[in-house]
Amino acid sequence: MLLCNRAERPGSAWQRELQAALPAVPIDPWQPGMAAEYDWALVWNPPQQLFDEQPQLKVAFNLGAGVDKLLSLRLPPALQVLRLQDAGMAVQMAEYVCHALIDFFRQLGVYRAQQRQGLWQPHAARERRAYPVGILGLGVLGTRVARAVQAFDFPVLGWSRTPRAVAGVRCFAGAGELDAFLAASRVLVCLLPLTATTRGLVDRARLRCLQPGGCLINIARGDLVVEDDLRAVLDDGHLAAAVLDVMAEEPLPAGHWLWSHPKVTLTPHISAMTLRREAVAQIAQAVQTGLRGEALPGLVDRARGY
Ligand code: NDP
Ligand code: OXD
Repeated sequence: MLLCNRAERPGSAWQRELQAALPAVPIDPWQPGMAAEYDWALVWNPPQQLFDEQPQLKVAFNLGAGVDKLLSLRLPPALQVLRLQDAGMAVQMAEYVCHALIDFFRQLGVYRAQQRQGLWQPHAARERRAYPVGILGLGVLGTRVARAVQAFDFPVLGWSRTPRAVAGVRCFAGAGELDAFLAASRVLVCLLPLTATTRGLVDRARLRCLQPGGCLINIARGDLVVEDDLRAVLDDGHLAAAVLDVMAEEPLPAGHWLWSHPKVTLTPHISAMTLRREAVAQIAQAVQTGLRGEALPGLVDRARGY
């Protein structure tokens, strides 16, 4: 099994822990020019060269939930792509979204600014019912986030490609129901995969469909949002705030307008980190399932893009 996870070195913690979980399977850090004799590769943002040199690979296990970068490579036609499912990421997404939502709803940024001015000035309480939270993507992460937001009694809506039923969530599905979903939301959470269909989905017209004075929280992929359109709706006041963990270009270039916009809060793609212990357990389980000849968990539909 090949391991290609950023700057993987022989004897890394990943290699040691994987080897301990799968003692019968040799696990080698990928290097250019290795013999083409591996069945599985464990990868995060691998170079094209890996697949060019290892055309016999049967399975690529993505060490994250989103497979957009992996699927943009030229992959062996029959390669099965697996991805991490939750593996400790869902609860991280839930805490990130609840933090951003509550910070926005309770106007804590306003109070932080007031503190710096030495100003004791309470503001009127807001009506929770007036802040419905719409979640784009009701998959593994979106449904966990929905559950967490519900715990604070916000109305919760969700949008998916195919119809879903999630207890307590007003569910919408498909392109035909997107505008109605947006019109019923004031806070918008992006948890969609980046695919040919979802790229640029959150554009000016769709942001304008949201109820005014709301907040965009994007924790999925930067290219889901048209950043210049986001700037326009922040500047004209339709949107009050944006909390972004992901951007079209990462790392965000110096001087980019997002760094300094007063309504934008940024984090450097940390909303849900890959946790090694949980990931290793999920990989080991998938390998054992494969060895038993059973259907592999977390299989990505390559044509659909997620
Ligand atoms: P899932 O595949 O479990 O869920 C994806 C959801 O999006 C599903 O509900 C799916 O609909 C919906 N969807 C996909 N395409 C469309 C479409 N065209 N129209 C409407 N709905 C659509 O993914 P996860 O929840 O595991 O992860 C979501 C994304 O989060 C990842 O792809 C990744 O990009 C991002 N991510 C970001 C991280 C970060 O640190 N910033 C960390 C982890 C993930 P349906 O239910 O009908 O299939
Ligand atoms: C992921 C990510 O997709 O970390 O898992 O972005």
